[in-house]
Amino acid sequence: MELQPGVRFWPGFFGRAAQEELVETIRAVVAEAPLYRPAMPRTGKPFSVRMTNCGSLGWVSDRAGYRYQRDHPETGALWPAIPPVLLQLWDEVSASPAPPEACLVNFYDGSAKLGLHQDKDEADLAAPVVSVSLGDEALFRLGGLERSDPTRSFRLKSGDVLVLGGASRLAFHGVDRIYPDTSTLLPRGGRINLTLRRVRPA
Ligand code: MD5
Ligand code: FE
Repeated sequence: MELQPGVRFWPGFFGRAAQEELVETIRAVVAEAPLYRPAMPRTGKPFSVRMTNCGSLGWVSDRAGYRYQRDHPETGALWPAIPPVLLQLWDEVSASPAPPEACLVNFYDGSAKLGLHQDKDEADLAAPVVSVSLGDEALFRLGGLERSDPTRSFRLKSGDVLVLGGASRLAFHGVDRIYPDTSTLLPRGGRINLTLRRVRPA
């Protein structure tokens, strides 16, 4: 369904078995590229969300700013490859001829949140951002192209896929809260969000 121009939402895109396979796939990524806690530009204030990446480029944040880079900021290793199941998802839903270069992995514990922001560190804004939610439910807020535009809130559940492109590629959005114990997918609870992104013009 189209929530607003350029925003397509597939509740329950992945069933339970596919979600479990995705979790195993992400476990392998995290084993190679550990979750770390990014810091805000300038202030160095730590994010409540922990992050890692797979792909040829990964999104990072530290005092120097936001950017995409080839290596993990703490281990210095190249990011692991994007797993085939996620490349296949991109082919199915993105309508983009070029593959994603980055998959940002966000991990939320029960008290983590992500303030209202735009995803604009990508030089290629023609391609959409494809998001997969796993684990506990989140209260997601979606606005318009100006920070002051009205926003709508809805819950993202485990297995949901959201595609943000077109007129909404630069829409403000954020995660206001996690609802602990709303999923049994992750044995220790929490929420994983995967975002597949095209970074450089194809
Ligand atoms: C999350 N992640 O649930 C959120 C939502 C991020 C991020 O926002 O930057 O890692 S992913 C949904 C999303 C991505 C890009 C654009 C828009 C929504 N949008 O325009 O609404 O961890
Ligand atoms: Fe975002």
